[in-house]
Amino acid sequence: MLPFRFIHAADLHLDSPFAGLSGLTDTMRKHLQQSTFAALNRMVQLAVHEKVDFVVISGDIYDSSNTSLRAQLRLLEALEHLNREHIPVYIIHGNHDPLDSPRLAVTLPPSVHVFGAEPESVTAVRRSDGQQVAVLTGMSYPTSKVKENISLKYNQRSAQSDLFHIGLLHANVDGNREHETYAPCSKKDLMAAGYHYWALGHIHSRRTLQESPYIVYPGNIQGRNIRETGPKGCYLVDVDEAGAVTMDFRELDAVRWFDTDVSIDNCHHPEQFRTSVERLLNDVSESFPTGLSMVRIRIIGRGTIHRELEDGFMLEDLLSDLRRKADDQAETVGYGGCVWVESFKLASGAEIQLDALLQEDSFIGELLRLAERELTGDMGNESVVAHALRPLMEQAEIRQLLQSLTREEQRDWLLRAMELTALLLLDDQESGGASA
Ligand SMILES: [Mn+2]
Repeated sequence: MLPFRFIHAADLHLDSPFAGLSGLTDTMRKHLQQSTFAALNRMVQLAVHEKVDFVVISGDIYDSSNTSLRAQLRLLEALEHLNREHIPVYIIHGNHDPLDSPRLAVTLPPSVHVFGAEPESVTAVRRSDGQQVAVLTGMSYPTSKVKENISLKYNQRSAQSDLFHIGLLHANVDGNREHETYAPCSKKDLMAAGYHYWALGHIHSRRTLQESPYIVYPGNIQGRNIRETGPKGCYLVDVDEAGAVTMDFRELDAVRWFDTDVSIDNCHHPEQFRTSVERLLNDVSESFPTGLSMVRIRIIGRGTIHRELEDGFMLEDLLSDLRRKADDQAETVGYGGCVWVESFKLASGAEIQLDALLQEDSFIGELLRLAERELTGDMGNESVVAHALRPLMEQAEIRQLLQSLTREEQRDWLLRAMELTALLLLDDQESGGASA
């Protein structure tokens, strides 16, 4: 084999709308909405700088089948740039941007190959001398809902060929439950084709399912929400004379998501809490000095400060103050190292001995044990929560809201209710109120 180098990227989700975020200033919203394009431009720069022989993009180039004109033009711009640098690009479309999506009929540069609705193979060459180095096989989703195992349609590697074989596939391999099961297939199916490298797309978190052959999800190039945390980018892949693969992850994201905890254990004053939060934001900023960080702060632990946090006013004030500072910083010195608090999630408790109360032979003890059983989910039809919610479920809107809650959100609500009830009952006891 001849050595060569390529970029494997997937799930660009260009022009992702970043909807559903409350409290953003106009500058922040604009910056977020530009981030998928910024990541794309960084990928182009990387390709040029690292002198790759070609780029592979494994589906979901666009965020929505109702592709925005802006997304198409920005992609075209990027592809034209790569064309001028004589870097070919191989593209498949996925469930977010299938072939039947209405799109502007733009003429793509000659160096771009978009795979059709049936698997086909093309040969890629090394830019330095035009020597053939790899066979690329891929197919695009004809429609958004591809439910069958399309990997079985991919040709076997021809025994005579000594070229490196790459498969471009947008699929859910081995049934990842966090993503929809489009084009379900197994590692076994992929290995059977005899390829050297499966360039996958669809799962947004980066993972190498296997080496030899390589079965790789590079993840998306730009995180889009709080569930897509951590560095995002692409793989720079080197193949040597022996066909050995070296993968180098390169960050491309302009905005990065963080889901973090701050503990209120031993925290008694608002200033103390504020300092802990600021220290946390500082750490985040230092870990991502080149871009904007979006941070969710989950407040955990037990401390006397919890009562003030429960009131809400202190957190609201702190949130608006931190956001104002972030906005100022962005406008004056730029987005590098800037940190925006996406939200606070209150998961802390008052300074009560929950473990002791749980053992207690009292009304509070009984109530907490009941809540615990609800939390562990072994109540079945006996569920007190389900029973209590029944009248509310008759209201269509409330029913919809409640049914849309994730298991985690349900748990959070129940935990909060449990903490609040314990607190109120204990206060009642202390002030000598009627005991139940
Ligand atoms: Mn995707």
